[in-house]
Amino acid sequence: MRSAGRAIPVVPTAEVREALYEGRPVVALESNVITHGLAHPANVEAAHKVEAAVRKGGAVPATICVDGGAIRVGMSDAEIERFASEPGIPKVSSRDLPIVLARGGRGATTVASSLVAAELVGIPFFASAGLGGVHRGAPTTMDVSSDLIQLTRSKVAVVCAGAKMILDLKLTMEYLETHCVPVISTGSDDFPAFYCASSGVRSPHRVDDDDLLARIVATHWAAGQPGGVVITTPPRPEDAVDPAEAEQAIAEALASAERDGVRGQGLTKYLMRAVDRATGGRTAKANLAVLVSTAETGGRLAAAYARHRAAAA
Ligand code: PSU
Ligand code: MN
Repeated sequence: MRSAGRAIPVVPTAEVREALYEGRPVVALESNVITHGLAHPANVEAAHKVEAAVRKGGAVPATICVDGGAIRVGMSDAEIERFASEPGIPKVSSRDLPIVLARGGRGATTVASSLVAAELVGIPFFASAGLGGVHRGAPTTMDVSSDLIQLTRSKVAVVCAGAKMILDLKLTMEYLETHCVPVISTGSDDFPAFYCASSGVRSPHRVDDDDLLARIVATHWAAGQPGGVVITTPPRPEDAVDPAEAEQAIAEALASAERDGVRGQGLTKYLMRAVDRATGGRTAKANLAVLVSTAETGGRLAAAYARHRAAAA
């Protein structure tokens, strides 16, 4: 599919195209978590469980990647297996998209580039366990994830379990606040920290009613705002990691990243792997559970939004 006036090849699967055409709910998903977030074969299992969770929530999953110089919206089982097992598939954020597409290449999409793709095909909801954010030390390194900047540009609601404590969550919240991105939490008063129910930062708004959340998203766009909305859902209590344990592992991971001179684009993956090792796989297990529970909430909220749109039409 080439959208009018744009030379961007975007190829949704038949299932995604039909769902969008019929106004049924679809949830966009990133593929960077498959290639860089988790190790093989846990990543294949995670990708399938996440898609199943979106369906359980009541929506069609659309995992996004770049392959053969086209944005693929919806990945086949074979494509997921290939992305999960082949080494060297690059992480593609929104800034990298034009290079990879024009070269006919492939890559795994981050939150940022998945939002670009979702908006191009008209998917208003996206789910990911963790958002990229303002990195610790950002006041000197200026390392702020493009996920945040893209959120100010793409009209896509992002459902997530907050962001990981490897980031500076207070500064991440400040960034979203300054850039007019509504942040709303469901099921908790606090902005969650991915593995932990609370980041220690109170969320600006709490809404536990799906239909109200759907109306809030619709109202944001009806008011002419160009960007997205962040909706957080905390990890289930049985999946959460003790904050002190997570913080200890993160402190060690940050120190070893400093020693190894890791910074920039490879930092997120390095820190996540180091934290998983330091907790004996406890955080990796929590990661999978949080991916699944977030995806289910994303499916449920996308369904509420589709109902709202149908009622308003
Ligand atoms: N945060 C997580 N898990 C992840 C990522 C972030 O808790 O897997 C990945 C996502 O793909 C996100 C990307 O979009 O890292 C952000 O990377 P960076 O900070 O380099 O923008
Ligand atoms: Mn960065």
